[in-house]
Amino acid sequence: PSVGLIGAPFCKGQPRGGVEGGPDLIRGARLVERLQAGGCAVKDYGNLQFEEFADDEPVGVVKNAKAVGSDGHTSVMLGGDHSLAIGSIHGHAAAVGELSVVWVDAHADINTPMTTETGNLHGQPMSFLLRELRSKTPTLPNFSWIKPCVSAKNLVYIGLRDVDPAEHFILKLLGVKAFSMTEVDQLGISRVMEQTCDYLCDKVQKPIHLSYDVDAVDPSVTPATGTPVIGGLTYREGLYVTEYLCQTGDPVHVGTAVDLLLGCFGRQREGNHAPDYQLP
Ligand code: DIR
Ligand code: MN
Ligand code: MN
Ligand code: MN
Repeated sequence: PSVGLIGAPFCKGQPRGGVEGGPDLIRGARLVERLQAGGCAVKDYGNLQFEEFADDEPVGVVKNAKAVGSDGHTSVMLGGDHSLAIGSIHGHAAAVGELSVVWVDAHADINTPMTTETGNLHGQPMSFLLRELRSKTPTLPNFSWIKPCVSAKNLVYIGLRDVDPAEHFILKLLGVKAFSMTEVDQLGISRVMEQTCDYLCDKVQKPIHLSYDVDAVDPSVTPATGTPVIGGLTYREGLYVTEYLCQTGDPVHVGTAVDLLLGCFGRQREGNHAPDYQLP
C-alpha cells in the first residue's frame, strides 16, 4: 500500500488546547518508519496551516465557525480535533464519489448548530455531511463550500456511549446503523465488525472512510482525550476494528494514534512478513 500523510494541527472544534500537537506526537512515535517497515510507501505532506481569525465571533451558540469552516483536504489525516472530519470526508467524497463512513467514537458528533449544547463544532461534523440533514443545518460563516455528500444508510457508528438527546432523536429519525457499547457487549467486537461490513457492502461496494476518535477507546488506554467517557473499547477491541477493516476494505482516512493507524495499513497482531521473505 501507499500512504499519504497530512497533519492537521487543529483544535478549535472544541475548547481545549493539546490536540493540535497530535500530528507531530504521532510522527514522533516513528509512524513513518513503522509504516515503511510494514511495507508501505509513505509520503509525508507535512502539516496543514490554519488561518487565524481575529473576528471569529460565535454564531448563535456555535464557536469558532470561521476557523473550522476554512479547513479542508483529504487522505490520512492526523488530528487534531474531530471537526476536521468535515474536511477530510468532504475531500474524500470529492475524490472518489459515494462513500461509506465508519465512525468510531464515544459520541455521535451529529448535533446541528441548532441542537448543540456546547457550541463546539467537534460535536457537529456529521450534521454538515449528511444529505438528510441539509435543511436542518444553517450555513455558518466559511461553511458555504460544504456540500452534504454522505447518505444516512452509508453511515455506521461503533462505540457510542455519550449521545445527546437531539442526537439520539436524529439517529432514530434517519434509521442510522449504530453499534453502541451495549451492542459491543452483546455481540462482541468480531460480530459487530462482521455486521458493519455486511451492512455497508450490501449493495455496491464503496470505499470506506474510517473516522476514528481516540475517545472511542476507554480512557484507561487513551487518557489524553479532552472528552473521556468511561466504559469504552478495550485496546484489543479498538485494534480489532482497524485490523478487520484493513483485511476487507480500503480505509483511506483515520485520525488517531500509531497502533490503530498501523492496523489500518496491514499490521497484524499475529505478525507480518514480506511476501518474498526467505528463512536464513
Ligand atoms: C457533545 C460532546 N455531544 C457536543 N461531543 C464530543 O459537544 O456536542 N465529541 N465530545 O467528540
Ligand atoms: Mn471528540
Ligand atoms: Mn468523541
Ligand atoms: Mn468525535
